[in-house]
Parts: sequence; C-alpha cells; structure tokens
Amino acid sequence: MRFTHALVRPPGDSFAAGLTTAGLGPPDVALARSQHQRYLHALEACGVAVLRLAPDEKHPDATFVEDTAIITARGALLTRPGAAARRGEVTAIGRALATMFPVMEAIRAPGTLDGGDVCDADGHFFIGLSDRTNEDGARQLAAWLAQRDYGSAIIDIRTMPGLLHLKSGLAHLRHRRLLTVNALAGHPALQGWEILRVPPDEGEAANCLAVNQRVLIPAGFPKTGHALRRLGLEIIELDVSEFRKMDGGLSCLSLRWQINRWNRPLAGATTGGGRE
Ligand code: CIR
Repeated sequence: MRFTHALVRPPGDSFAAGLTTAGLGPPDVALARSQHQRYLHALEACGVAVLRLAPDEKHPDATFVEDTAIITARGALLTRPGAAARRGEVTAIGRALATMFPVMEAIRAPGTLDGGDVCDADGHFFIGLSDRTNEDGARQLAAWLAQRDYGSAIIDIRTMPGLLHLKSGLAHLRHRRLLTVNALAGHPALQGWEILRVPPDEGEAANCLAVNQRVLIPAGFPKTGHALRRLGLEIIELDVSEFRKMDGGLSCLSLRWQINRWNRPLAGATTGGGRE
C-alpha cells in the first residue's frame, strides 16, 4: 500500500520515564527529539504528509504512537495496550484519528493489543502474541480483520528472547517479502513468504519500515543495509539510538495510512498521492 499520511508525536520532556527493559541507560531527550525530527523528514521524503501531535507529558511512551491503533486500508481500530501505564494514550489518538476515520471500534477488556504486534503484509496481517498482546486481544483483531475480508495469522513470540513486539523482529518489505530475525524465520505462519533473515548480530535491524518506494532502517547495521540494497531497495538509514534505549524502533514512531474511500482527507494536508 502506498502511504499518503502519517501521525507522529515527538518525545516529551518526560520521555526518559517511559517503560524500558533495554538496560542501555537513560535516553538523551534533546537527541531523541532531533532523531525524531529526522524521522519526520524521512517520511516526508517518501511522499508522506505528516500530522504532528504535541508531546504528551503525562504519557512518557506516547511518542510510540503505533501501539495505540491499527490502521488498514479499510478502516481503523483503537487498541488497548498491554501496559496499563500506556492505556491513557489511546484517547488522544482516537480523537486525532476521528477526524479522518469516522467509525472506529476499539479492543475491549479483557483483550490487550499493541500495534507493534501487528504486521500488515499487503492486506494479510501477522498478529503477535506477546507480553503486551493477549489471546483475547489477538482474537478480537482477527475477527475485526475478517469482517473486512482480511486474512490473519497469529504468531506466539512469548518464548522468543529479545522481542518486545512481533515487529521488533519482523517487517514486510513489499511483494510478499519479509525481513525477519532467525527465531521467526521458520514459523509455519510465514511459509510461502519470501524470507530475508537479518544476520544474528544485526537482529534489531529487522525493526525497519518500508514506506512507499523506500525502506527506513536503523543506522549501524551495514550487513542488512547491504542485503537490502542488493535486492534493489532504496534505503534511508536513521539513527534511533535514543528510542532503542526505551525499547522502541522505527515502526513504532508513526501510524501510517492511505487516503481512500474508507477515510476522509485531512483538511490542509498535502498528500504523497498514489493508490493502494
Ligand atoms: C514500551 O515499552 O511500551 C515503550 N517503551 C516502547 C514501545 C515500542 N513500541 C513498539 O515497538 N511498537
């Protein structure tokens, strides 16, 4: 799908108080802001119109907007994040998206779902069962997708070390080609898909983001960059060191969609054009 729009929220002053297991030390908030700014410019360079929300000081993890909603070409669904501390982020995102997606349902308790566990591979959705997304949440999403004629497959990552979310280790590049960590590569749900494995010492590079004709990849993973270039993909390397300190990566910093008949254009925004 060609993305025309993205929603982002720069990190606030409270960013360092967010959830983390990385053990990489506290993030430098000023540096995080400038890395975020470069991320926005990269999205714009890919032809995406970026809607920028104000930082949310009450929710230190609110810059990871992707976890709060699932946006498909056939509608949007609000999540119920697995970390209780993050549930309050959803209201503001719902308000922002309501101007474009007039009808929005939400994951209901006891279900939990983080957007980072949902990988849209051109209309087929891989849903991760993780410490954040439970079976009830995954089933609610699968049913919501099925009502919209989308297929889905659930992948349990709870025993896979180092993966907070499914997309910490899996990305759809394009044309049924997936970039994955080793632990996911042999999963039955991925059978029939073309798999490109990231080298074991570059596992974090699997958290990349294909945007229109380009792939945004985290800086510092030269073998993965080389492999993607060899496939003829144009890559943009971005330093996300300060987001990695908070367990985040490239995909979680935005919600992306395409303007089409299921949603409404955003007044005043310019679009990157294109079709699904
Ligand atoms: C959290 O633990 O929820 C945040 N510190 C990081 C969330 C990253 N989100 C993502 O990869 N989708």
